[in-house]
Amino acid sequence: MLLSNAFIFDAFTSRLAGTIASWKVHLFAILHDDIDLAIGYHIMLSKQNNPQSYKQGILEKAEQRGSRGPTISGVKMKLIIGNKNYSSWSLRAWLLLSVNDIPFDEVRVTLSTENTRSEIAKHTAAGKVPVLHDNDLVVWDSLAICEYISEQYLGGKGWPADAKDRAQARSCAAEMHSGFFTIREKLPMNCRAVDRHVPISADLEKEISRIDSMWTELRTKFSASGQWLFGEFSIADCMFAPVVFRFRTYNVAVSEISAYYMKNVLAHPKVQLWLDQAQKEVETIESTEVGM
Ligand SMILES: N[C@@H](CCC(=O)N[C@@H](CS)C(=O)NCC(=O)O)C(=O)O
Repeated sequence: MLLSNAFIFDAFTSRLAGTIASWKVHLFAILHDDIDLAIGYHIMLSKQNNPQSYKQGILEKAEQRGSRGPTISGVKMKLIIGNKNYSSWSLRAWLLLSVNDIPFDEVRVTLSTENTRSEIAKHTAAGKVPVLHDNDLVVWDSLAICEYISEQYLGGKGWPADAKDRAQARSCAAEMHSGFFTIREKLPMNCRAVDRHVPISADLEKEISRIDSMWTELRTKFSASGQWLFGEFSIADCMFAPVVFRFRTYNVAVSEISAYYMKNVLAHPKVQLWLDQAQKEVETIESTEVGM
């Protein structure tokens, strides 16, 4: 047993903040030498937080150690993604985890090769990335992964706290997830490319203008509470981050307010990290290299 008697004593003498079930989990962790779980839980109990936030305790612990430790199951989550330069769907899930400093390992599958399908099949039957493995759980589809992370690791903070704002944020995310097909087709994400120009058809213009007015409206409404679409960072920002890259690559003209939003997104250290890693990739997918 790795934990000291002092720690067990301390755990027992912590104020009775949790429920009996909470204590059972804490003792289970101690008995199974799951130090991260035990310490995370200890933080929760001693802070008298609600039981939901014990995972937060683990994150705090990982943060204190300055390292990316295991998650609540004791096994680090695994996110399977595509090429950083091209995989817009992968960026969404990766960004939510990264901005929130949630520990995870990354597995990159190169897209558009003869092995892509079989490589992805090793991780999901859905045949697409991103995919998240949390111990024995497999979650696929970028939005479903974001929802899972928000629920299990962020105490719901992936979405705005206010119910009306949350409904609006979910509407924006869903609109992005299920639409904007012309933008997807004509302005493929290609992070490292800049100063590309493509013909702007009426359909493309319509979709660009819809996103521009959505961003402008939201940033005007939430300007006092932060730099993101709904003030604080949310899943809505993850869903639109690939669009920020697309607009940057193809020099899409947007309102001053939208341009400022894009600048802030692009300046975030985790977005910069993604871009840096995308720039270091050597593969090129010819069909996605559009524009002059
Ligand atoms: N709706 C899915 C779409 C995922 C998707 O289309 N992923 C692409 C990469 S960006 C993929 O896996 N393509 C591999 C293939 O089609 O072989 C999501 O949100 O995750």
